[in-house]
This record gives sequence, C-alpha cells and structure tokens, in this order.
Amino acid sequence: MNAPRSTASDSPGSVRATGSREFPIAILGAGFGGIGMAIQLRKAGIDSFTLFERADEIGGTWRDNTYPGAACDVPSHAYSLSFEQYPGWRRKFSPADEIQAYLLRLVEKWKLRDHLRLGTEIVEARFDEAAGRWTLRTQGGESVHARAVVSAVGGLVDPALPDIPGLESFRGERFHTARWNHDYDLTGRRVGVIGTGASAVQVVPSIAPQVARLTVFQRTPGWVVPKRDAVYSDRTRKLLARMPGLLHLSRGFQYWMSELFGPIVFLDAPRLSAIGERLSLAHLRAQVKDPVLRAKLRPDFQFGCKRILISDDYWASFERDNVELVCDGIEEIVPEGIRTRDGTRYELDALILATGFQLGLAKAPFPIYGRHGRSLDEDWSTGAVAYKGLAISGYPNWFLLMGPNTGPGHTSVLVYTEAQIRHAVAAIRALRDQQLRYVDVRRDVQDRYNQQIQRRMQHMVWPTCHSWYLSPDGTNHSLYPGFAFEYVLGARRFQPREYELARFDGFTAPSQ
Ligand code: N01
Repeated sequence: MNAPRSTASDSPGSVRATGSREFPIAILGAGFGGIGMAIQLRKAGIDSFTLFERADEIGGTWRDNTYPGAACDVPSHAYSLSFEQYPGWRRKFSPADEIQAYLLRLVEKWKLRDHLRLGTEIVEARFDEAAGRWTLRTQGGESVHARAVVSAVGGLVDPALPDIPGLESFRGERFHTARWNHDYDLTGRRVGVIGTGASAVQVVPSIAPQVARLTVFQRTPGWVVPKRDAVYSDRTRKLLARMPGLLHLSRGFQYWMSELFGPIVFLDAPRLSAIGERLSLAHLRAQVKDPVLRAKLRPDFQFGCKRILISDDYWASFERDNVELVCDGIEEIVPEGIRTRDGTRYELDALILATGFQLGLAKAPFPIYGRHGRSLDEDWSTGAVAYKGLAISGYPNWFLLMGPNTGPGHTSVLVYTEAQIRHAVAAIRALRDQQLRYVDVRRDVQDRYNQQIQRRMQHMVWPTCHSWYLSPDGTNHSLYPGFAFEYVLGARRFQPREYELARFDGFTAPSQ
C-alpha cells in the first residue's frame, strides 16, 4: 500500500482552521438507525453530530407508512432498541403509530431536537483526502463539512410504482401504501389493490369491512403464517416496567426463537422449508374453505424465498362476499379501472398500489465521491458491496447502517443495525481520539468478505425464485446469509487492522 504524500493541508491545524475542532459528524436520516446512532454517540460523550433529515419529521418507515393496519411483523420487544427497552408496548406486534411515538419519545429523552435539521436533503457528498473530511451539499445549495458521516437513509423508502400501461390515465383516486391519502374516505367505494406483499396483507383485512367492493390483483401469492398477535394487559406492562429483567428475557426469548427457526426461512433445504410450508398450508385450510380459491392463494416457490407474510386475517378476508381475488394479470389501467389479460374490466373508484419500494441500498442515494474522486455510482454499477454492509473501501470515514447484505429474512433488522452502530461509534472514537485523518476499510478485506458472503449465498433459498431481494443479474446484495448472531459477532467490533489508517502527519500502514 502506498502512503499518500503529505501536503501542506495535511496538518491538523488546517482542519481546525476550518472550524472542525469539535469533530463534526453528520448522520443522514432520522429513522430508527439515525436515532439509535445519535443516542449511542451521546452515550459515548460525543455531542458534535447533526442529524440531517429530508422529511419534515423524524421516523422514516414509521412516519411514512400510515396505511390502515400498518404494524410491525416483528414482536415489539425485539423491534425496539436493546439500549432503549420500552415496557409500555400495548400489543405483541406494535402498530406503526406506537412505534413512531416511541421514536419521538427517544428524540425528546435524548434531547436530539437541537441536533436535527429537518427538511434538509443532502444531494451530494465529496471526500477531501488531504483534510480527512466530507463536504456535503444540501438541496438548498449549502455546504456542510463533516469528519465522519453515518448514512442511515434506509433501504426501502421511495415507493416503487408499477410499470403498467395507463397508470396515469386512471381517473379515480390513486395512492401508494406508503403515501396513504387519509383525506380520501374509502367507505362504500369500489377499491382495487395491486400487490400481495407485506403491506398488502395488512391493508386488505383492515379496509375490507369498510369498502363496498375490494378487488385484489395478485401476481404472485406469498407464504402466510399466523401472527398470533396479543394485547399486553395493563398488569403485564406494569410488571415489565417494575422488572426490566423480564423485558430483557422476553426480548431474548423472541430473538432466540427467531434464530432457532431461522434455517427454515433462509436455507435452501427443502426438508426444512417443508416445515414452514406445512404450517402455512394448515393456516390456509383453516382460513379459506373454497378449494379453488385456496389453489389460487397457494404459492409455488420455496418457503422463505420471498419475504414470509405474517397475518391472522389476510387469507380470511377472501371469504368475505365483498372481496375478490384476481389472478389473471393486469393488461392495462384505464380511466375507469383495470383491464386484465382475459379482457375483464374492473371498475374502480380508488386504486391502492401496494407495490413495494425501490431498493435504496442497491445504489448510492445521491452522488458520493470518495478518494481520488471515485464515484459510488460507478463502484456500485455491478451491485452494491461493502464491508459487513457498513464501510466501503475508498470512501473513508463513511459508515452505513442497513447497508448491502445486512437485511434479515427471519428476525429483527435492529439486531444488525445495533452492531453497525457499535462499530461506527468505535471507529469515530478512534478517529477523534487518535487524531486520525481517516480510516478506510482495506479493499482486500472487503473483497474477501464479499466472496465469502456470495459463496454462502449459494446455500440460501433466495436464488431459487424471483424477488426484490435480487438485483437484475440475480445476485443477492440485500440479505445476510446466515444467523443474526454470526453477523453481530463479526460486525460489532471496529478492528483497526481491517482499515487503512491515515494520520495528519503521514500514513501508517495497518498490521496485516
Ligand atoms: O412490497 P413487496 P411491500 N403488477 O415488494 C406486486 C417491508 N415491510 O410494500 O411478488 C402486479 O413485498 C408484487 O408482485 P410480485 C418488508 O421488508 C415490512 O408489501 O413481484 N403486481 C408484490 O406482490 C417488505 O418485504 C413490514 O409478483 C405488482 C407487491 O406488489 C417490504 O417492506 C410491513 C407489480 C409488492 O410487494 C416491501 O413490502 C410492510 C406489477 N407491475 C412492509 N409490481 C413490517 O411489518 C409489484 N407488484 C416490518
């Protein structure tokens, strides 16, 4: 490795002269990841951070997804930060508004409002190697400097609209699940839903009793397993508040159960998959009496290949007289509704797009230029790769939360996020305390890691069907192929030997 040559601006003084005595840190995105990061920085005694959020409120997913029935399909005690456990959850699976309220409370508790810049979108980032700092440009044209950046912009944020001919021609009310129009009353309307994924299975049973007619346009049926939701009584919540150990036990139980059953969901092992498929088919038989309808709802891909759907009432909705399942394939959207390939026209007053999200983690969220002017768009043109999904070689002092290959198919994403936060905080401490110019993960370390990830991927179920987990060339850059604990043990520590460490007074090669 070549040591970069020292230049006049390589001295610590020049950095201080730019006003960064405080070691400014930018956190991009004020959702679960960004807020968790800010709390852990505070706990580490580091207050020089700013949270940039392009929306007008914090919350990310839980701010945006307000559709009827929106809830988390991971149990509440596991779907909350381990360092901010909350005994007050009212249900085993929390609705979106309770999760959003939890995040808002954290912002107040940790006094993060003063650090927040809402309505501020970062549109470009450029690394200055000599100064060891990032320059971020906002939508408004302002330049902001940061010695370290933590990108917590989320992976499933921007709605994906279906490329169906005539979409724009529809004359009724049309909206995406993540942009629900609460001013539009669905009562007594003829409503169409396109899509049958995790959002649709929550929307369909929630609006079915309200609308005059509900037509669900299914392209691929998914495996559904019972949710077995439950209410936490006042007594239980009081007990959990008095005895936090019980809350940790509950969390631990939920976590280890998901790990125990994980291989059924993620391994390409038909005998294991069959366990999940049997459970799901029993659920289908219990919920739907009509064998023809059952056949239409039965998936034909291996269990776990697409995200498992968790619902106690989705399949049962199709037993209602006012709910119809259409599997014929959409030919076009017309001003009055939808025409399917068999020529049938479905007249609709409203059209709900439950068609998922653009895969944000597959590409740079905005132009990002690293060392030697490298562009992340170019580096990721054949797929998003990072080291442990949290650092990218050539993009020093830049840390990712929920980056490539860190999504779980079987447990809470926050387990992974917390490991990334821990790693990023340790790296930032090293940068600050050892007065490093930058830390840049070694290319060989990153390459070896990703070769290993893709080797393991061959034993996973995901390559066996088409899903949003896969990039157009069929590579999985989304999910982590294994147990969460394996990821956590590998990712939570910042290991200086895996990084190139650059000092202001010259370059120090890492130990091999
Ligand atoms: O989106 P999806 P989602 N014509 O991509 C169909 C998270 N989440 O919003 O399967 C016709 O899963 C598409 O069909 P097909 C979670 O990670 C979490 O439901 O591609 N249909 C599919 O049925 C989840 O995985 C929670 O054939 C079209 C649907 O639209 C992710 O968000 C709750 C079509 C899209 O399903 C996304 O879930 C909700 C077209 N042109 C969501 N295009 C929790 O509880 C797409 N489809 C944590």
